[in-house]
Amino acid sequence: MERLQNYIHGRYVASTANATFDNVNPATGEVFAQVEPALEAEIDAAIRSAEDGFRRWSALSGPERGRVLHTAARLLRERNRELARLEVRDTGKPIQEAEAVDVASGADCLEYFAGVASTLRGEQIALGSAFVYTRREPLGVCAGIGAWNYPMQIACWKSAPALACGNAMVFKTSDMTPTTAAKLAEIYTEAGLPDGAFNVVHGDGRTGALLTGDPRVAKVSLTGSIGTGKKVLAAAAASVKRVTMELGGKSALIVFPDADLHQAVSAAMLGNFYTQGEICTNCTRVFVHDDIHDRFLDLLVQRTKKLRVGDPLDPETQVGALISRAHMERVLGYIESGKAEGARLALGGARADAGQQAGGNFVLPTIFADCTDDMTIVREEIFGPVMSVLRFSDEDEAVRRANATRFGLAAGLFTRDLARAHRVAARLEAGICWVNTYNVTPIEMPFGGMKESGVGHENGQAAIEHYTQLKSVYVELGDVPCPYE
Ligand code: TXE
Repeated sequence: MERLQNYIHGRYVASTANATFDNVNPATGEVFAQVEPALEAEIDAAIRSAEDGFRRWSALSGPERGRVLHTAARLLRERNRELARLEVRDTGKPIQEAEAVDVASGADCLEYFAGVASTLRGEQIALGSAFVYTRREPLGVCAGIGAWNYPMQIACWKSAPALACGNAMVFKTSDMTPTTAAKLAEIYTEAGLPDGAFNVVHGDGRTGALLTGDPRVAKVSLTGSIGTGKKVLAAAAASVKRVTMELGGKSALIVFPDADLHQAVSAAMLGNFYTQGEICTNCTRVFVHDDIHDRFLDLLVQRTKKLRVGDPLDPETQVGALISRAHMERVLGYIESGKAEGARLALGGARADAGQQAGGNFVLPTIFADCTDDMTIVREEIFGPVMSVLRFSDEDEAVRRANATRFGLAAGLFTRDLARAHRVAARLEAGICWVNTYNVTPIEMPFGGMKESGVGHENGQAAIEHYTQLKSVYVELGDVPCPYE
């Protein structure tokens, strides 16, 4: 049985906790590792380690920091296959996805912020008798708190901008997917990152709360649910921490009559069944214009029927296992509510018999039609392979209904009419809007939600704002303008 420890000051350390927790393979139900949680002693050690790492790491120049991040990105890419398999065992997602996206996206992020590290700058303000300029300075010790759907990617999306800007980080893994963030820590150490600049701790919300409540932590970056986001915001208030949060979503995809149907169906499938539907930006509410609704639904059902559900280590598998038995039951519960509330089940709607994977958490890709806005499956985030298809008759109606939610993470639309595309994108209340595609997230593009879906952004130049603080310096070149004798 493997044993996973916390990674503090450049090495694995034993926890003082006298208990461990299970790491379970979602595809088989097998417990394959025991994980040592970080309690008060470990969190204190991790923060002290980060304070020490910060002193040394922030003393380096931007180009010096950039070189370490570039090396780490190369090492990540070299270990892609190994790390992708570890990600599959933790998350249950198909190996074809993990090899194509998870580690690669993380490496892209490290490379992008390696370049950013040497571009941090302030400005000089011409003010006559004074020399005034601004400086961008690091915040100090930052806490990253990860969700379980993209463990390596999330660890990279949080650590790379933090480190590029000269900060140190204590990163808490989701208790359901602890493996790969520690591998990232190993890679940072191998790349030359000073000990303490990036630490990895394991545990559940209690461990997370120890970080968000500690006054030595200057900033928290959370990826998780809206409920947790509200707890983190409250905890951060006590010491006025900076907070950025990537939270849940219930995003809309609007398919106009002039859309390319095949492309729109591709987007709807990617935005509901990729990673078994466990992606926060997913377009789980698909609004289809009356004129094309039946043709769209027929094509969608035809193509979704072909999706291969099963062993995530099989390169042919396209839909893997949900993260846990409890989460699978939760998703199946939503499916039953859709049936009970009158939605028409067009496909799926049950647990998948994945043969030899009987102990796994497999749910069939599910499509509900004739949905109405008041249905539970249309209002609430399911975080599984469940799509709700709704009809609309005109643009204003579609925009109004798409916006009628407390969420505001993402949105999508399909049309060949450029004026309509930009007009509707401007009206949708979402932090990200995809036009004629979906769920494409280049590191150069800021990623973040509106309304209750989040605070701030990850990636792009926007991330620099969240990992630096601005100082104005005013140098008087003349006399002090003093009215006193
Ligand atoms: O979230 P949880 P999960 C959202 C997704 C779904 C949820 C599923 O929409 O709602 O996350 O992920 C820690 N103080 N996103 O179940 O339970 C917890 O240990 C400090 C959106 O992981 O909220 C875990 O590490 N930390 C996202 C993390 O918070 C606390 C993409 C999230 O846990 C805590 C992926 C506390 N009081 C999932 N309580 C996006 N927007 O990109 C829990 N945690």
